[in-house]
Amino acid sequence: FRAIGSRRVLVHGDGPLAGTVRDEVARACARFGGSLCDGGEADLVLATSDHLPAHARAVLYGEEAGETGAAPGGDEAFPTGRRDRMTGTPDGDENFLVGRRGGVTVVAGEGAGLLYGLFHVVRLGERAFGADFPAERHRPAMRRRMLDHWDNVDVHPVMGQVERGYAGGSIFWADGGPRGDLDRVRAYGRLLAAAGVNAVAVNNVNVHATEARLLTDRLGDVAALAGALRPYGIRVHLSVTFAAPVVLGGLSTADPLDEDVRAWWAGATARVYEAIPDFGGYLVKADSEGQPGPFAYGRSHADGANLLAGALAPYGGVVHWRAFVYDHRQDWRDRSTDRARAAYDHFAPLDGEFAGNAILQVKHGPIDFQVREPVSPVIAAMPRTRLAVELQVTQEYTGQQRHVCYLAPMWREVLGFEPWGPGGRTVAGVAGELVAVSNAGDDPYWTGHPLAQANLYAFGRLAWDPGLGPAEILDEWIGLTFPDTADRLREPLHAIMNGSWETYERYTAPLGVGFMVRPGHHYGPDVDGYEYTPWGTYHFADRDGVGVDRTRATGTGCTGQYPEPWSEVYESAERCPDELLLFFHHVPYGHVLHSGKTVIQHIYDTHFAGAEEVAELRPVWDGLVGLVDPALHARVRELLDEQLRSAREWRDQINTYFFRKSGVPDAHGRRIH
Ligand code: GCW
Repeated sequence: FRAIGSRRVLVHGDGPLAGTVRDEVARACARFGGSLCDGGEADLVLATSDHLPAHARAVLYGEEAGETGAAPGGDEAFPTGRRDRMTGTPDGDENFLVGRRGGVTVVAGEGAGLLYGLFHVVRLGERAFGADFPAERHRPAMRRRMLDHWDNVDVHPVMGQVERGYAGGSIFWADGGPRGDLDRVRAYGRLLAAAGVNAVAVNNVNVHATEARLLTDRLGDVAALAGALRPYGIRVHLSVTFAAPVVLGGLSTADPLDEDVRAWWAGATARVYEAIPDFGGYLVKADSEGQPGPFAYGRSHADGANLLAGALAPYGGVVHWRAFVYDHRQDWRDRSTDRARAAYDHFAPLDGEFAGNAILQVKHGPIDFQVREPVSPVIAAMPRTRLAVELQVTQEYTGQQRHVCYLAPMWREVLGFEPWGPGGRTVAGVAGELVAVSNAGDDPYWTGHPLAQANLYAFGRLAWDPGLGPAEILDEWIGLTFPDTADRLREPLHAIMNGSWETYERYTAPLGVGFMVRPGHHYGPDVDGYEYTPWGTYHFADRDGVGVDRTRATGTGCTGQYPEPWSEVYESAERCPDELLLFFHHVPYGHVLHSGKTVIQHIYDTHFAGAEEVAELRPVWDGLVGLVDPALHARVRELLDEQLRSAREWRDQINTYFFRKSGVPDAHGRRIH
């Protein structure tokens, strides 16, 4: 905020969001010596288009008006130009223009755009005030950029306050009730707005007894959160149980086609909107891992989703309906059931049946947030359904915020993937919105591992603009997080973080096979931990080979769920990309990859390399003493030690396991236990 807070700034606009912008600027000026002025010459003008002062109109309609063109560094395949050099009115409440006419001028559609414009100038810092800074128009690629909190109100006996949370307790809830610290909720809203997030689901998709009541007698707690987040342009959504008419309403059924059930949802929803007029909508995990759903009544998931969509429609709300539906009571002996197929098998036949305000929320991969998966085939299969792609910012399967694992490179790959082949539409182009499971909690650094903040930030930025590069986003984050020492931190932090996802992949489950984590908490290696369980996550390693045969020819047929060319590429063990080979094929250990290595030698090499890469991080981090806060430095140092311990454990368990299975020694004679 120094670049803004040290200048003369004018803010024009009405309403709560403009008020937030004014407060932010006033606070920055008090800190850095600038002033929030009422008129006259200013270094920075922030105005909504209906409040545009005469001199700022030139930015819109003046010399810059002729310039049009694609974003510098932008990618045609991505849906919007974040930096289109064009002018016009910023049509859309979140859109804004930045340009120069004397001072820097930000013109926004409405208050939300003003807020995003402010944070954009913060990001740019002094660069925004340079004479040669070009006029730009910014607008989000995704209309909704949403975080799902898996937070429980009651402390769950197994999952704790936050399911799969690695950053302390919930920001919203504590010990069975609201946490009550709305200052912290406001600070969180500010953090999210700075990253571009505009929607939050405030409770776990596994809705237990107390949490179910957030919809009814505990609605006031949700309204309080909505009030705290509203000034930062964030709408609140609620996870609800499909059984609510029974468990809360005392009805004998939750059948989506039952008239009383419809009436119950209509009434409950009317009361929600009375309390929270800008309520976002419902989020539902149905018929999944024990949650109730429409199957109990012989109804389809379109029937279920449309029931809630109907209740929400009069108020402009939406229902996010999760596609994470599979049989978690599978018999491991049954080779015909394939969890990777499940979402497509359940939902693709329903394309076209969902209401216009029902959004099918699809995990990015077919299984469950593994370090490497193909893109979910559902994304290409439902052209007549609104889709949201779900990412996991919380690092359940990627080191649980004890390991450095910068996930933007993975997400960028997912969003840039072309389901219909090179040159076709991208996942980002197909998905109307992006959702992620949150990684924040009441930890002083928000995210447990201080460097995991970069994942939260990157999620918001990629949802705004999927064309941004991971390194570019990381650069922004470094600048914003360590404003005084960023210049000296950039190189070492890029060295630690840029390749950390691939490093994590190297020392964990190989070649897309997935899981191999310790059942239950999912941290650390346990190669056969899930092999004979009902969860459907198997690797089928034996003395001859490893991997899951998902081909049409001899396996589960999952490859047939993809359009061409991928259906053909994945079907063929020769053409399948190395990193997904064991996701789609069961191959002998001697199978030669495109890399020229055998599968077994690849396993040994990547596991030795991955653990070595982790060993190199600590000295780099040690060199940063004095450049970051000492407590933060110490926290990361401890975590890096744990990461190294864990990476070595992974290396040794995986290498030993496959050596024992295959009997094939390491070509380089390294130590395998
Ligand atoms: O990955 C699994 C997690 C569950 C989670 C589930 C889901 C909320 O292990 O903890 O439940 O995914 O996405 O619903």
